[in-house]
Amino acid sequence: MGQTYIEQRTERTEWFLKDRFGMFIHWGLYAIPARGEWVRNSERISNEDYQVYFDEFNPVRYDPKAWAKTAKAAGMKYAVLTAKHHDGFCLFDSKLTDYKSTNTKSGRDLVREFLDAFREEGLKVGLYYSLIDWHHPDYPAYGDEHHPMRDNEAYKRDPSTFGRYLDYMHGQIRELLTDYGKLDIMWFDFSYGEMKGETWRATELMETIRSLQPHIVLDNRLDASGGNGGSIHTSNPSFYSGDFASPEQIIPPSGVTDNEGRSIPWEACVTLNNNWGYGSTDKTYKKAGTIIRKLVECVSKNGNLLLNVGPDAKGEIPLESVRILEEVGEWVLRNGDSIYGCGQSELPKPEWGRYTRKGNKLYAHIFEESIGPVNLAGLAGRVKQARLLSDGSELFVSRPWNTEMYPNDAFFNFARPEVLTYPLPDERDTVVELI
Ligand code: H79
Repeated sequence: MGQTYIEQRTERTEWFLKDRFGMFIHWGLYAIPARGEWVRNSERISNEDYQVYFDEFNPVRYDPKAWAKTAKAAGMKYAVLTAKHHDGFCLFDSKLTDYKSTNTKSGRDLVREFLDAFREEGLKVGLYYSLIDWHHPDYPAYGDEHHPMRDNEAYKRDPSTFGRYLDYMHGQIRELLTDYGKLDIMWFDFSYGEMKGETWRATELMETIRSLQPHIVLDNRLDASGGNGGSIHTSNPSFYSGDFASPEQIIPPSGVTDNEGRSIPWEACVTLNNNWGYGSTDKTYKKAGTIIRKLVECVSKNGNLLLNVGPDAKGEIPLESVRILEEVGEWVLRNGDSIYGCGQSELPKPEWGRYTRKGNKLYAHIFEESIGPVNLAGLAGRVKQARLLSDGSELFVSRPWNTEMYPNDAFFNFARPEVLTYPLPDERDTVVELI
């Protein structure tokens, strides 16, 4: 008996859902203007004016081994690099274009070096590939709000030549899946308006992808919504609906479920400041504590977190980002058992924080300072032991003396029950393992 699409998806995404935490890397020519990866669009920059950046691109401090060490020390288990973003610049040695890193002063195949370095650190690897292309002459431009040349009549395209772009796009994806070894993730971005589904020749593309690398985990941005077959949100998804939903800059309030209420794989992609690509003046970095809570929130809703860094024009991850990731890593190193392989518990969100769960273990993530024993609403008689996850030390679970007031609840103390102080033992959020 053949497997259903959902059964195949469950198999393909098993490692992905266990790993939970990955690094997104947005890097390309736009690191030079350093005003984000949409700069060509938002400032309506022509091919000629953007060419300046191609001519000078030379990231002499690109050291993907250092990136991989940063990711690994942060507790990240996989990474996704922009092989091509919307500006069309390829970070790999494609035979189908001259617009690639190997033709810049740098002369390097940045994708290959990334893959080698991250694999070496034992991380899973993925590539982002933009469906949109602002450089290719056959990509529709005039009148498309997503294109930098949208106001320029000289960029009126003949719709009959769009197929040449699709041949190029399919060809490049084939190159990436053929010449670069085993890839774990392919991350397409994005569909809009009529530019979705079969407009990308999605069925044919999926047949190519699945025949070359059947195990690969795919996002949902070829967009099967309203196409033939269902989107990823239906209980009968189409062949090209993808393996996971990809909420951007948001964590869905109740996770992501299909129209029959079953959890479907999802991954929130989130920036560390307000830009995906490097922003030299953007200092709006989130705190490490915020990132830790958001990671916990994703896992508590059966989701992943793909956290972005935007390396600069020299090839370095901004120091601010590195520092945040180091802090996150210190926490994850001690508390990773409550993240990896974990998911949603059947309990409602507790008032003091969040629960994650793995088998018969419940992890209590305590975000709020406590003035007394921490309540375990509804868990009376169900918790055998409690341990501080970071150091394994014993905590005391008790039933309140007034069981009439709390008929269903248990409590735990950070100190012996007779000691009436209950400080949180750590500056960072405390995780308690309940068995
Ligand atoms: O690669 C990153 C982004 O560049 C890309 N997806 C992530 C992973 C992305 N950015 N925006 N979008 C996808 C959605 C498009 C939003 C738009 Fe707009 C609203 C395009 C036009 C109007 C934002 C605002 C961009 C230009 C103006």
